[in-house]
Amino acid sequence: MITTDPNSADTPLEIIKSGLLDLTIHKAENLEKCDIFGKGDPYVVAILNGQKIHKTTVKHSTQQPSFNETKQSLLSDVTKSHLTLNVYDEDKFGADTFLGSVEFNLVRLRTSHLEFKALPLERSEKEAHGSLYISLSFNPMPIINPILVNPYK
Ligand SMILES: [Ca+2]
Repeated sequence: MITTDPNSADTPLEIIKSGLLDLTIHKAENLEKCDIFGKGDPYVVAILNGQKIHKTTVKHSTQQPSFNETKQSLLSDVTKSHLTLNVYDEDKFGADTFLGSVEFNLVRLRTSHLEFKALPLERSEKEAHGSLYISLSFNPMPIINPILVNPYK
């Protein structure tokens, strides 16, 4: 049985919910300065459906880091997928400082390439500070072998 997604067009390609997700983390801006000395050492961690899929390199002594890193992931169902991007400041001593996060439900993500600019980094306990630039693209394709989709289950 094919269940038609209300957001999709009628082309057969649109009802394929599995496929490849390309996430590109471009840069962050105006990050909070938490270090007493220096400007901070930011990096980004990407979590897709509860699994950590990527950690960027740490950019030292900057509040305006450029990452330009792309991670490709397999999605078994884009309409049920959730992406979280957490930004941290690396600290030599103690736990790294959480600078904020951006969350996405990928339910409406389709074939297009989407660019997101200056997404505010949200924190529950403090005011939002700084922003993130990313892009997402989804290439639908049937994934026949479920082992490819969930290698750890
Ligand atoms: Ca630091």
